[in-house]
Amino acid sequence: MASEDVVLYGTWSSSFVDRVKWALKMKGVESQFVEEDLLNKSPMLLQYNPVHKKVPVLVHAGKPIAESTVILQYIDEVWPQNPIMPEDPYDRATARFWAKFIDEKCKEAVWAAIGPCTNEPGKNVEPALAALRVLDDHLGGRKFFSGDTIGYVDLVAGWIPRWMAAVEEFAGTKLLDPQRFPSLHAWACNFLEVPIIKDNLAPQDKLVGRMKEYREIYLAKCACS
Ligand SMILES: N[C@@H](CCC(=O)N[C@@H](CS)C(=O)NCC(=O)O)C(=O)O
Repeated sequence: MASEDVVLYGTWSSSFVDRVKWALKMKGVESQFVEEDLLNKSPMLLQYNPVHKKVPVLVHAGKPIAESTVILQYIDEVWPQNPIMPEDPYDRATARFWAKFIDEKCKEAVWAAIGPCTNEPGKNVEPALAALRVLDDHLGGRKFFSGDTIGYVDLVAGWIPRWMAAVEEFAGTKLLDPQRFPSLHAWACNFLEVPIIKDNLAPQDKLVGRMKEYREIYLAKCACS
């Protein structure tokens, strides 16, 4: 597959974009990356994702696909080598359930607790700790959510080791404590050791800088409203 047939519109700091990048690497699919400025979105991004106007968008042979979890499933269907989804329909449904939990409930709770758009970072951590507890129990000491190798749930959960560490540093509040969440912490270490993940991560200090930029944008918006 020539790289001009597969184009990923994204931004370097987005965990939604990372999961798509990692999936393409897992499959060995060559792609072109178009860096978007989310404060000044390109006409191409607006044309390809007119509903949400967000990244990532994957354009394959001229056809756009939006929403990161939809893109992951598309990639797995088009390039079946190194499967991302489980084979069994029940296991697939279960993987989608956990991915949704991680992407919605868990991420929203963490963002509300320590994200840059929170009025008092570090104050309201209980919902985030409760969501992480559910994940820790669900993992129960397994190497990866998907078994011995990474799969759909691991890719979706990839923001936990990377992005959350940067937000923790930014907010000065640790949530993913190894004593409190031994399984989840061990999973995060295993995940970051996988070569395609390790070799495709934004540096932590750059991510912390991005959090500070988001904070400034948020505070400026609050001051206007
Ligand atoms: N549900 C979407 C979320 C994507 C998303 O929130 N992307 C952010 C970047 S991390 C974005 O494009 N934000 C631009 C905006 O909200 O205007 C997905 O899974 O792809």
